[in-house]
Amino acid sequence: MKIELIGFPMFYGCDRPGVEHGPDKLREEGLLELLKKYNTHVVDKGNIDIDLVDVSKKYASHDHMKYLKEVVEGNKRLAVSVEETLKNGNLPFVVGGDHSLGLGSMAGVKAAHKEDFAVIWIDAHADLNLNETSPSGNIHGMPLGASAGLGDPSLTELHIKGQKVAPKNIYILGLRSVDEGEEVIIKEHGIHTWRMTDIRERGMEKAIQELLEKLAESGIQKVHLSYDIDSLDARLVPGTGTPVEDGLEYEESKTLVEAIIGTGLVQSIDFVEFNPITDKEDMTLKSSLTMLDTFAKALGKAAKS
Ligand SMILES: [Mn+2]
Repeated sequence: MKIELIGFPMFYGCDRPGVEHGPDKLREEGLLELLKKYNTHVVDKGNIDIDLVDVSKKYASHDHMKYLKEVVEGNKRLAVSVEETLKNGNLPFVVGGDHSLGLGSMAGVKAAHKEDFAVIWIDAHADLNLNETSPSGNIHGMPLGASAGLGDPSLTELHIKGQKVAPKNIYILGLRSVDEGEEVIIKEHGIHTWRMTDIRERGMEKAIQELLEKLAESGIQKVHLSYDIDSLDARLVPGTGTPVEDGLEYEESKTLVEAIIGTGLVQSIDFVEFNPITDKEDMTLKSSLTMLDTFAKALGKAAKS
C-alpha cells in the first residue's frame, strides 16, 4: 500500500490563523523523509486549494457557521482527492489544517468504500456540535456530527448525499472538553467514548482492549483514524487552537496509535490542528514529529505483516 500525503492548509474551521501553515512546516521539517524511513512507497500529492477570503468579513458567507462556503469548497476538493487515493488502492494521509477537514476526508472515504467503515477520533473534543448548538460557530467543532448525518445539509450532504458513518461505528478517545449539546448526542446515539477520566481510572491498556473488542464485535473491516494533536496534554501542544489540560502523554498516545494501526484495518488517516505560528519554542512541532514518527513506523510495520 502506498501512502499519499495530502496537505489541507486551512484555518477557517477554527477561525485562528496559523494552522494553515501546518502541512508545509511539517514538510520542511522532514515529514516525507520520516514516512519514507519506514515505508517504501510514499508520494506527496501537494496541498488542496483553499479559497482565500477577506478575514475581516469572516461571517460574509454565513452568519453562524463561520466561513461556511470556503470550508465546504475546500472539503469537496479534499473528498475528491481522498476518494481517488483510496480507489487507487492507496492510503490517504491528510495533514491539516484544522479539523474541519474530517468532513472531506470521511466523505471521500465513504464514496470510495461504499461499505460501512468505523471512525476512531482521538481528540480532546467530541467535534459533534450542530450549528444550532455550537457555542463558537467554528466548523472544526462539527465534522464528526455532520459526518454522522447530524446538522446542516451543507455539511451533511458534502460530496455525496447522506450519512457517511453510522454513530455506532464512531469511537472517540481522549475526550475532556465536551459541550452540552454534544453530551446529548453522545447519549442519544450511543457513541462509544473513552474520556480522559476513564483512561486515568482504568488505564490506556484497558481502553485499547475495550476499543479493539468493540471493533471486532462490529465486524467492520475499514477504519478511518482521525488524530487531533490537542488530544495530547496542553503543555505538549501550546501551538494548537484549543489546548486542554489533563490530556494524553506521549507514551499513552503512542501505545494507542500503534494498537489501532496494528489492527491492519486503518485505510485512511487525518493529522490535524498543528499551528506553527502560535507554537512556543517548537514544542508542538516536536510533539507532532514524535507522533508522526509513531504513525510512520506503525504503518511500515502493518504493511509488512
Ligand atoms: Mn478536533
